[in-house]
Amino acid sequence: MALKVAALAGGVGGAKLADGLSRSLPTGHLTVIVNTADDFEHLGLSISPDLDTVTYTLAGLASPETGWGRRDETWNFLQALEQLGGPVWFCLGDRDLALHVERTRRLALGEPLSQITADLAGRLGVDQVILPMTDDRVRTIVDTEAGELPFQEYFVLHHFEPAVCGFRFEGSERARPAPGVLEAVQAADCVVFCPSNPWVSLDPILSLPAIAEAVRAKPVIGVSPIVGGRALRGPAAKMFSEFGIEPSALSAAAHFRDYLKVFVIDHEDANLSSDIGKLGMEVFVAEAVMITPDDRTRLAQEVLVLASELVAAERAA
Ligand code: FO1
Repeated sequence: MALKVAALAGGVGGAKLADGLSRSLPTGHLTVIVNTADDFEHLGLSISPDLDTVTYTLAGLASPETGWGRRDETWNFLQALEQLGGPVWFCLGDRDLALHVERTRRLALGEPLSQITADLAGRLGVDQVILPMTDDRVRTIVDTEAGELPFQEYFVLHHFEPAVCGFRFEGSERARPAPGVLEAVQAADCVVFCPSNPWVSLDPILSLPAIAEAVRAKPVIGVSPIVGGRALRGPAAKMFSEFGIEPSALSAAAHFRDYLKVFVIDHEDANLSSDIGKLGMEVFVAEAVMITPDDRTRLAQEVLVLASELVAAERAA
């Protein structure tokens, strides 16, 4: 009997493992719970970058160059906007734009984000469940040496250059998990933390107290987003350094030590196994860098073998 898995994911790195899990599990056995604290309003549109990255990736439509946005994209809208003097720091492709326009239209009619996401993902050919962490408004505010910045301004406009002093997930105390989130975690045999940024992709999801509590009750397997002291993508390693923590798979494991039963690290970090084990979790060494689609499936299948073993051990205990 195939396992049921709830995976927590942010953007590009997390979406890759979620894609591998999606290909390796029967339909209906995977729920991907996605960070929405990166969401923002831009040009009058409601933009949900991580939800869209996961949706496009699972639909096989993601841009292979960037990991976000759509493959075979054209940029007529952005070029026309630039000519008119509009803001072009956030790149919206023509096809991608349709998704933001349609989501914005339906949100304005009062439809919840979770329902819109499920419908649009289905229309794009995704056969697993993708859920926003919440239908309520949560926003990551990055406290930097240059002052507070909304997440996308920090990340895209300022190329995550300003040194970070802290984060706030505005609205998370009052936000309710989206319909289906707690049910998916409770029904799961195992929760997987995809290799997403711990600080700004997974922490916002876990900042909803009800989600954190549900996840704590489950066996959790994490995959390191840090390999050889470098982030697989984005500013995760830089953030660890700016908080005075050595960026490493060990630090990533320590960040989630309250949750993790098993942590998957790359061969390059095998020398950290014993120190990670001392944090009270099992360590598994794998090829954790996903370059090709086959890499995603291979890593996902290794995670699922670990999950089966973990579930069997918990049942036997
Ligand atoms: N990331 C960038 O670095 N530059 C962009 O112009 C950009 C546009 C963009 C458009 C749609 C979308 O869904 C994602 C987009 N991203 C872009 C990615 C995204 O902002 C970040 O990678 C995530 O928020 C971090 O997980």
